[in-house]
Amino acid sequence: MKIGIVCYPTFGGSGIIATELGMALAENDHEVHFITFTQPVRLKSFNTNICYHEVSVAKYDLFQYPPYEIALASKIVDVAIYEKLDIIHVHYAIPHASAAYMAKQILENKGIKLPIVTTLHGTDITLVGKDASYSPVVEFSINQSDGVTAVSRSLRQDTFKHFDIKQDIEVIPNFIDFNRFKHLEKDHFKKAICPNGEKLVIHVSNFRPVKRVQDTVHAFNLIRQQMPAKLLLVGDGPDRHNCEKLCRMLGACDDIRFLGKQDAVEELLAVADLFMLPSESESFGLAALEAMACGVPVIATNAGGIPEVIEDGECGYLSVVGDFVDMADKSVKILKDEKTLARFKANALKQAQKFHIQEILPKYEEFYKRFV
Ligand code: GMT
Repeated sequence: MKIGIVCYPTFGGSGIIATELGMALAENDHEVHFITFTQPVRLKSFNTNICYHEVSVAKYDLFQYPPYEIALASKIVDVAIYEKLDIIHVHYAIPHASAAYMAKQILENKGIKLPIVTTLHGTDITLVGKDASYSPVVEFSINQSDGVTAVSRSLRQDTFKHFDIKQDIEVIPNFIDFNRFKHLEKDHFKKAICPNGEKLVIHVSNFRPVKRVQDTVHAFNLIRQQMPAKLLLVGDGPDRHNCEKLCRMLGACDDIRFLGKQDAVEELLAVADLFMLPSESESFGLAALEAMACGVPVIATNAGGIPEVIEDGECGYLSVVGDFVDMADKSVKILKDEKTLARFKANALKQAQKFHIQEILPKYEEFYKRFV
């Protein structure tokens, strides 16, 4: 099949999933055309079945807001015609689903059929999508897509709750590429961060308020009062400054390191003992799955789709949103002795294997076939 993929190419789970999916489809002999405003971060190696088409937005003094959606629709039309696409798969509804709809209408006028598959990722529904400034267009473009998928049952339910959806939504969970995310022996690295054998807690996110990163800092502060431990905070975003201030206020700076945005997250996960995800809302929690694939147990909230990914009491624990005392207690329960920690680590890996890319890829291929 000739498949067009539209996504956010920079940091963010939806772009990562779209890129990894495209690369896996290309390995399976499909021809994949990425249509994005910059090269997707995880699209590193050359593959003869992959082509990248950059969307450029012409600037003009009159435009206070350059019309990206129109430029994207125009690029989809161009790629669909000249590369003879069989299908277009857009990740994250805003504005990709409506741009694809516009492109589809233009193509139809030229006698060309282009089925649209839209994958909903989370905040395009639960946070931004339901905002009145976007919701009529989001609802319309979901209904106009030929096929719609959601990354968890919880997100599917939220979509039906917030919008008047006229068609079914298929749940196809996110996945993990075990070639990249696996346990690596990085003892020297661990020694540099934890010189006295401290346990290493890690959090990776875009530091948006929905991630509640301050709860990680609060929980870690309680953990370090009960056992020797260090915390790595990976990523950047609006809440980073507040977290830095909180660390200073708690006098915990010696045990906490802010690493900013990192490409090789798997190398950091390889030395971690525990991942913390205190999100207020999370459709899936790809970052937690990446940790589990590296054999790292997770302490998370029971928000959204997280319970579909993490088995409470097996490969980690779930707490109520905001209850960082409970998160700290449960962290200590896992970290307190080597035997318990080893059991949780093994379970984390076992649970992650349920989301192996080779299990999920055929689900997307089957889904495309319904519309081509
Ligand atoms: O979490 C974000 O702000 C990024 C966002 C995205 O679209 O990239 O993440 C969402 O999609 C990921 C991939 O499907 C999911 O793993 C995340 O849970 C989801 N984030 C939220 O629902 C807050």
